[in-house]
Formats: sequence, C-alpha cells, structure tokens
Amino acid sequence: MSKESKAQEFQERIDNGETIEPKDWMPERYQKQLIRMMSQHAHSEVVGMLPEGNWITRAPSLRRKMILLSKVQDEAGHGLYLYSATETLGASRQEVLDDLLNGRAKYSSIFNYPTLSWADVAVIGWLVDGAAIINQTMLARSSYGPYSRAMVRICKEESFHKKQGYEMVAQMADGTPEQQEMIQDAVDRWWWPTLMMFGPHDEDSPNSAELIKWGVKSKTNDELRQSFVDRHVQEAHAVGLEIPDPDLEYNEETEHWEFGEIDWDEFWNVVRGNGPMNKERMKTRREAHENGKWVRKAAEEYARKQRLQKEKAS
Ligand code: BYC
Repeated sequence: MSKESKAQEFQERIDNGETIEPKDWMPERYQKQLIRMMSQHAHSEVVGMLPEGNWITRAPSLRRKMILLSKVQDEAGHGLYLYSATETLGASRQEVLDDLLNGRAKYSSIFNYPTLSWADVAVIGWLVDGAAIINQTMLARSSYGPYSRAMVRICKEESFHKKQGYEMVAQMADGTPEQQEMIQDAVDRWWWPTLMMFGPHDEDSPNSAELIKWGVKSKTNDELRQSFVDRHVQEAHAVGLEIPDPDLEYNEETEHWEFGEIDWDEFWNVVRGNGPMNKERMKTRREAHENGKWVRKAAEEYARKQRLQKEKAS
C-alpha cells in the first residue's frame, strides 16, 4: 500500500473515532507531534512538583501536610505514566529527559512562578489543577490510546487535587482578615499565569489545526480557556473572591464571561526561559537528576542480575 493510501486510511480511522495503538501505522508527523506534546506534558508534571513541594515542610497542620505530600507524589506518578506512554512511540526516556535538562524541551509556563505563601498552595490546587482538568478531560478522548488512557487515570487524581485546593481556598476566604488578604493576593498573582497555561490564541497556535485534524485535541486553546473562565469566575464569587480583571463581564446573550487580554509578552518571555523561576527550576531538576544517578545505576544492576538469573534457570 502506498504512503498516501496509508495516510488516507489512517485519517478515516481517526474520523471514525477509532483509537490508534502503538503498533499501528501512523504518519511520521503524528508520531513527532505526540512525542513533542506528551514529553512536554510529562516534564510539566515533574517540574510542577517543585512549587508546591517547596511548602511540604511548612504545611500548617498534619492533615494539610499529608494531603500535600500525596498530591506532589501523584504528580510524580503522572510524569511516569506520561514518560512511559511517550516511550510507546519509540522515544527513548534518556533522550526526552536530556531534552528537558539541556533546555531544548518546553514545560508548562505556569511552573515558573514562585510560591510566596501557603495560600499559593491552595490556589495552585484550585486554579492550576482546575485548568489541567479542563485540558486533560479533552485529552482523555485523544486519538492515541496510551495518551488517552493515561489521561483518564490522571484526571481522577487531578479532580481530588482541585477539591482539596478549593476547600482550602474557601476556608481561607472565610477566615481571619489576614487569611482573606493572603488568599486574595494569591488569586491576584496566579489568575493571569493560569489563563496562559492554555497556550496562545487559536490564530497564533501553529500546532492546533494539525492536532485537531488528527483527533489529538478536540477543542482549541481559546475554547478551553473560555470554559475555564466560565467555571472559575463562578467558583471565585461563591466564596467572595475577586478576579483581578477590570474587563471581566458576563454576556447574557452568549452566556459566557468576557475577559481582558492576556499579557502575551509576559507569556513568551516565560516560555523562552526568562520567567521569575525558570533558572531556579532547571537548576533544581538538574541537581535532582544528578543526585538520582546512583538509584538509576542500582536499578540497572538489579535488572541485569534478574536477567542473568532467568537465563540460568531456563
Ligand atoms: N507553556 O501551537 P501551540 C499539571 C508552546 S501539569 C509553555 O498552541 P499546542 C500539574 C507550545 O508547546 C499538566 N509552552 O501548541 C502539575 C508550542 O511550542 P513548541 C500541564 C507553551 O501543543 C503539578 C508553542 O507554544 N498540562 O497539571 O497545540 C501541579 C505554540 O503553542 C504553553 C499539559 O502539559 C505553555 N502554557 O498547545 C499541578 C497539557 N502553551 O512545542 C498541576 C498538554 C503553548 O511547538 N499540552 N506553549 O515548541 C497541551 O495541551 C498543549 O500542548 C498546549 C499547547 C495547550 C500546552
């Protein structure tokens, strides 16, 4: 069968809503796009452990510490599912990790902002995990089987993450004047960076059209951002918090919240490595990788010994 016929058959499978599995034929570009997106997603989960991890030792109670520990541990697990899912496309774990550590691969812009107070932990759970759920519920219907299955599991955990964040937000918003001030300050600092998580406007998104044609994405960056705003403005108002956007207005006709323009210079600046915490995040990841060398070596040695034992027994 010619490459063109294969590509046509592949597109028909996608259009019929079939799932593509690792051994199926796929266009090289589909494979490349998925490796790019899934490995960046994995990196985001792993780098995403750092802003909240920073507060584990300073959690205000044992209950909060246990919740935060298990949340951060979940993010590590998400990274592992996603690295494994990326390997099903023929990418080597070593190569994708090298791309992160050498600064060639991107990870979500949101993790380049500092966590200045405990209220930031609450707001990350509510807004950042809230944004992740909206994006990942869509990706759970993606055309690539291993990615969509990883997303189903990840979304279940993210939904717990969001609930614990919102519970904390509601508690602080109903707390002392100092707590109310802290939580509003955290919302003021995280709102706009969270809107940036969804990526550039549709007309400035070079990858969207191809990803939508291939059923990897089923909604555009702007559509997802709008769903996020509609849901979270209501949640903010329900607990008496303000959204830091003077242009925010409900449109009765469209039944959507209209909102102001994102500072795209800030977004691209962060994506290019010049955000407030980019250098610090990469330094921490590189050190962690270096410190984990002996663990990787021990695991390899263990696997080698197991293989030898099996060979002897057979
Ligand atoms: N940050 O053509 P576009 C979590 C890049 S972690 C940085 O629209 P696409 C959590 C984009 O990569 C989960 N870069 O791209 C963890 C592209 O550059 P390249 C985070 C961004 O792929 C711990 C260029 O801009 N979620 O939940 O169609 C604690 C043009 O963009 C960003 C994911 O990773 C950004 N925000 O759409 C708490 C979701 N936006 O690669 C929570 C998976 C865009 O061509 N990824 N860029 O050089 C996606 O859904 C999509 O890849 C994106 C971008 C929406 C991010």
